[in-house]
Amino acid sequence: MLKLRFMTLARHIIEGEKMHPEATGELSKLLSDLSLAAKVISLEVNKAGLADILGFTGSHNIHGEEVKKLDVFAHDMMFTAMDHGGHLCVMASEEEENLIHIPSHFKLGKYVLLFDPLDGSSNIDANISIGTIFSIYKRITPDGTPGTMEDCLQLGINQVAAGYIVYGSSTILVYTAGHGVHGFTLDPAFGEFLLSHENIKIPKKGRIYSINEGNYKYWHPGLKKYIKYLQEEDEDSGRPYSSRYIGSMVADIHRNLLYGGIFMYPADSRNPNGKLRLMYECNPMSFIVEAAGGRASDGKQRILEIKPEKLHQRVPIFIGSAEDVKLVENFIHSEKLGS
Ligand code: AHM
Ligand code: MG
Repeated sequence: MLKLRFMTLARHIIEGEKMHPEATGELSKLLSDLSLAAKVISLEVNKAGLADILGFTGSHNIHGEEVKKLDVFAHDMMFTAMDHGGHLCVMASEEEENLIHIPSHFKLGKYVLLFDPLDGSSNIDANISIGTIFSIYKRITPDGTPGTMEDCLQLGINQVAAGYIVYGSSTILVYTAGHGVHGFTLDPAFGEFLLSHENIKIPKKGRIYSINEGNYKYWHPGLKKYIKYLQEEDEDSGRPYSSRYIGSMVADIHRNLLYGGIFMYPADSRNPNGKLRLMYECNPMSFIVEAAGGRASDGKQRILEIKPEKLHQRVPIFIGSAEDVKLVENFIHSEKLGS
């Protein structure tokens, strides 16, 4: 007989907490607030494209309300869902240049939230998967005071939880609080995230590489050799690899997390620090991939150990199956030694 098991995100978080008697429940409540923001953003993403049909032209909709770009909407929604819970002391968003302070009439908490409200937003109009990424730290400044830049610019290894939501053929939320990575699919009929991927482990080695190959001309010679190596035929090492690049980091990494493989956004001669942001994209995705048994580096060092210098800092990234990431590091390293 089919055994039905409804494990909602909320219940899963509570069960996880029971295993940590020292937990105060604050982190659980924070994650629940985040999942509410995710549901609202998901609903809005699903309506993208209806704007013109429903008369949402120009900057105002039929109700005379201002129509916001989806990434601005997602940013506002994250802020609105998270500012009053009493769990945060400060936030920072890829959409906002400076720190986002908690309004003074709300209680301050012990956590710090950094987020990319809608990653891959250039894909929205083509109905391609996009995502939200979040990263949570414990504050290091004294309780009861507004959070500061120091609270935000912590090493990635200090994250207490991180997650992402992919708005794709379905909406899925994946998170880790350091032990185990779990995925929950949103049931649109009754608006609950249900456990669909328990304890995700990334394969040690994959057969997929994801990179914007249009930038080949500008790459480091070691990286050029690595990609050529992946394209050669060799049955024993599972080559040639398949190339898959959506152009939405969250969706590319989500696929590789499930199937195995490597995602890269390298430095190149035009962009010496790559494109992706350490605090909003690389740290949270690295925390998740490492918790699933994978590896993430900038080609030289572990992403999670990079000392952040500013909020919107960019870093090169190689992330995914551990053996694949190690191999690209070797290619880059040996080419440097040889040159
Ligand atoms: P965004 O934060 O402006 O959306 O940019 C980040 C996105 C990633 O999701 C994706 O991996 C990358 O940009 C794609 O960049 P490119 O078009 O240069 O390949
Ligand atoms: Mg982004």
